[in-house]
Amino acid sequence: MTIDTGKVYRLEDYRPSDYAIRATDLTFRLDPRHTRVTATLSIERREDAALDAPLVLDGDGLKLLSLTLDGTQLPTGGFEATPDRLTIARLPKGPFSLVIETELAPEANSALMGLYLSNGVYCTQCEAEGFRRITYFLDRPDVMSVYTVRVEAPKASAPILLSNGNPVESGDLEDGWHYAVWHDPHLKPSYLFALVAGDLGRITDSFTTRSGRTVELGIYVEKGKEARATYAMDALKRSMLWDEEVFGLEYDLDVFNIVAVSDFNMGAMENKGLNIFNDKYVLADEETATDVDFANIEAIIAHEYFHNWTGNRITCRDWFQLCLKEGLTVFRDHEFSADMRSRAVKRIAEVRTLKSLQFPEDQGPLAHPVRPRRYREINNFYTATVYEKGSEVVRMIRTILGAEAFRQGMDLYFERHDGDAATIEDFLKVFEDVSGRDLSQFALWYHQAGTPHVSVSTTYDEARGELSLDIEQSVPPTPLESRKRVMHIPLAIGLVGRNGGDLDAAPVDATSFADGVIHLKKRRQTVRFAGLSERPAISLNRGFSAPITLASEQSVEDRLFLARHDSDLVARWQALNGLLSDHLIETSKTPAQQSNMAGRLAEVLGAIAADDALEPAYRALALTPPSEADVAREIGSNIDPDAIHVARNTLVDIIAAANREAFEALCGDLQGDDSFSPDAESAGRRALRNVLLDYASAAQGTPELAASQYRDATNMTERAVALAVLAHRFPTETQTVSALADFEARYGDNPLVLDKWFQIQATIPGDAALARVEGLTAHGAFSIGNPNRVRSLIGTFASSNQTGFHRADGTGYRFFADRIIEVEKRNPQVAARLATAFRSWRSLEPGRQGHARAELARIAAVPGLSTDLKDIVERTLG
Ligand code: 0A1
Ligand code: ZN
Repeated sequence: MTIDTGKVYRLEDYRPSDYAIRATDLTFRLDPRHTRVTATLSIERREDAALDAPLVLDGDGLKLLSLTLDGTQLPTGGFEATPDRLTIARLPKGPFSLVIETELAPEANSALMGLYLSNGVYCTQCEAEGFRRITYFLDRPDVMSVYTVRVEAPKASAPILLSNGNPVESGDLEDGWHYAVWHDPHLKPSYLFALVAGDLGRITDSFTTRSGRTVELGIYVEKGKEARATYAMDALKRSMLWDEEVFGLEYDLDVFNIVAVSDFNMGAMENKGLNIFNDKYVLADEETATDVDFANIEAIIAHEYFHNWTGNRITCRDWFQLCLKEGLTVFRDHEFSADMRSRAVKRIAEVRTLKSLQFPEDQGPLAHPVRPRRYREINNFYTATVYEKGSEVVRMIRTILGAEAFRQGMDLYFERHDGDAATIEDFLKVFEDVSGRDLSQFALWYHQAGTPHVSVSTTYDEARGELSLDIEQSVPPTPLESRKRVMHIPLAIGLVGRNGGDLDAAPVDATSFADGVIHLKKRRQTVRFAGLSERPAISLNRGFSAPITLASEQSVEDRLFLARHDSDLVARWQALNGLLSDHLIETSKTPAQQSNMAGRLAEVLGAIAADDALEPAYRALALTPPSEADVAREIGSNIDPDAIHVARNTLVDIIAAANREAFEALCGDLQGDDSFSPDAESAGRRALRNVLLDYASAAQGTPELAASQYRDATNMTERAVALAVLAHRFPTETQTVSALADFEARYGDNPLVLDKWFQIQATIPGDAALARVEGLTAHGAFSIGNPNRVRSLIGTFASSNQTGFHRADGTGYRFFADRIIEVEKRNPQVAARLATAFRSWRSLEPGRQGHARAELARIAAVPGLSTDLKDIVERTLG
C-alpha cells in the first residue's frame, strides 16, 4: 500500500521521459509466494535528453534480486534501489540492455494491482500504475515497447498460460513444469501488459475480419462455468463486426482472449489481445443473470474490445488524458448498444446514469474537469466525469459537426495518430481540420468542471406568429475554479404543435440555429422563430444533446402535453420525469400538498402504460418515478431523506390505486411463455411487467402477487424482481422470509447470484436496515476481501438505501466508515471508491451533515492512510 506523501501531479509539469524502452522481454517463474520476474529491457536515451541524465525507474513495493547492465551484474554501489524506485546514474552513451530480477508474492497481493491470485488463478491488473508492482519500469503511458513474455508454471495447477499478442512457442520443462511464449508486435504502454495462468475452462470461436484474416477467439472462465460464457462470445463477435461496419476498424492480432476472474477491482480491462474481466460481466444465463446483467455484459465486452483502437493503438500521452480513451470508448460502446437495442431507450438509460452518477460528482466537492489538470492519485479519476461526461463531449462534437464530418474526423484521428500516445488537443484538432471549425470555445467542456445551467424564457407574439427564446447560461463554481467561462452548448430543440407534430419555423437569424440545434455561445442569447401558425410547446434539449441542467418557464399544461406527445422520445421522457420530480420535491417539503397533481400524473402514467404504440421498455422507464436519490439531488440542500421516502411512497400508492385494475390486467397480458431470449424486446416486456408488479403489489397491499411470481419465475429477471418487491414492500411477511431463504439455498454456491440477494436486502428501507446489513457482513458468503461482495452489500447500502444509510442518528455513517477503514487495509482502491458515497454530505440537513463530517474526519485521522483514501476523504471534506 502506498502511504500518502501529499505529492500532487500537474499537467503543466509533463515532459517526455529521458529514455525509451524499445523492447521488453519478461520471464515469469510463477509461485504463490516466490514468483521470479526477469525483465530484459532494451533501453535508449532519447535524442534531446541530457547526456548524463540518470535512469529513474518506477517501482511499488518491489524486492530486487539482481541487476545486470549489458551483461555485467551491477555492484551495490552502481545503483540506488528502494522498493519504490531504481536509479542508475552512470550509463552507456548508446543503447543498452538492462536485466532486472524481482521477486513477488502474488498470494499476498490483496490490493489486486500488479500480479495477484484470484481463486487460484494468476492474473494481472496494470492500469494505471500496477506494472511497477511487477518490475522496475518507466511506468507511464507514453513509454511504449514491444513485449515478449515467457510464462513458466506447474502444468497441473496452471495448464493455461496466457499473455498479450500471439502465441509463439510452448513446451514442457522439468519437474512437471511447462512454459509458453507470447509476442505482441504492437507497441504498447506497460499498463496494457497482462498475464494469466491457471486451470481454466474455455469456449472458443473465430471471427474472420473483412480483409479475410481469421482471428481465434477464446473466453476463459472457472471450470464448470463455460456454458455461461456463450452470451459474452456472441457479444464479442457482434462488437467486432460493428466496429468494422461503423468505424471501419479491424482487429489486428491472430488471437483475442478474454479471461473472467472473480476478484477484480473494476469492471474489466482492455489489455492488448488479453482482456481481463470481472466475472460478473462475462457469466450469464437465464437462470442466474438478469436482463440488466445481459445488457451490461454486451456493453462491457464491446467497451473493452473497442479500446483496441481507442486506447491501445492510440493511447494517452499521460494520465491527465484519460478521457481521450475512456470518454471516446464509452461513446463508442453507447452507440453499439443503441444499434443493438432501442436507441431511445438506451439514450434515456444513459441520461439517467449521467444524472445519478455524474451530476452529483460535478455538483459536489469531488468535481473535476473531464480532463483534470492535477491529481494526487490517478486511480481516483476513473470517474463518471471522465467516462460518462467524456462520452457526452464526444457526442456533442458529433452533434456540432454532423455524422459525416464526425466520421471523417475519426478516420483522420486513426490515420494521423495510430501508434501515438496522444492528447485531447490532438483529438480536437482532427475535427477542426476536417470541418474548418474553431473548437476552442467548445474545448472548455474538457477543461472546465461543473454542470452548466441553462434557463429559457419564451414570448410568443400571436399576431406575428413569432416566438422568441431568451436563453441564459451559467456554470456554477467548483473546487479550485470559482470563475467560469462561457461555453459552446449545442441545444437541440423542437417546436411542437397541438397535433403533436413538429411545426415548421424559420429562425429569424440563422447564425445560431441549424438542423434543430441552437448553438449557445454567449452568456445571454435570444433566438427568434417566425412563421408560426400556433403557439408551440417547446421541446428542449432533445436527445439530451447537452449534459446540462435546464430551467424553463413552461406551464404544467405544456409539460403534460410534451410528456404525452413530443416526437422526441428522450425529451418526452424528460418532460414526464421533470413533472414527477417537481411533484416529489414539493410534497417532500409540504406533505399536505398532495393536490390534484398526483392524480393527473397517475392519469398520464396510466395512459402511457396502455399505449401500445410505445415499446414496453420505454413504458417501463416512464412508469418508474425518480429514485429517492434523484429527488435528493434535485433538491440540492437541506435534504431530509425520510421526507423524500414518504413523498415517493405516497405518489407510488396514488398511481397504483388509480390504475389498479388496468395495471393488473396489463401485467397478466404481458405474461410471456416459458421460452427465454435475452434480446431487448423480450427484456423490455419483462421490465414493464416487473414495474407493474410493483404497482399492483402496492395497490393490493399484500405479498401474494410477488410471492407467486417468485414461485413461478422461469428466469432470474422475474425471480430477482419478485424477491425485491417482497423484501422492500413486505419485509417481515412470512412469504418474504421464505423466499429469501429459498433464494439463499438455491444459489448458495453461486457468489454472483448471492450478490443480488445481498443487494436486495441492503436496499430494504427503514430503521431495521442497518442491523440487517451489519448482520449480513457475518454471512458465510460475504467476504471483505472480495470487491464484488463489498460493493453488493456495503456499497449498495450507502449508495441506494437513502433511509438506512442516512439515519438521523448517524449510525449508518459510522458503520460505513468502519467498513471503509477495514477494506482499506487490504484494498485501498476499493475503499476509496466506496468513500465517494459521502460526496454529497454538504447537501444534507444540518444534523446529518454533522454526523457525516465527523465520520469523514475520523477516517482522515487514521494513521498511515493510503493516498487513494486520503485523497478522496480530504477532497470530500474540502
Ligand atoms: N480501462 C478500464 C478500467 C480500469 C481501470 C483501472 C483498473 O484497475 C484497477 C481496471 C480497469 C476500462 O475502461 O474498462
Ligand atoms: Zn474503458
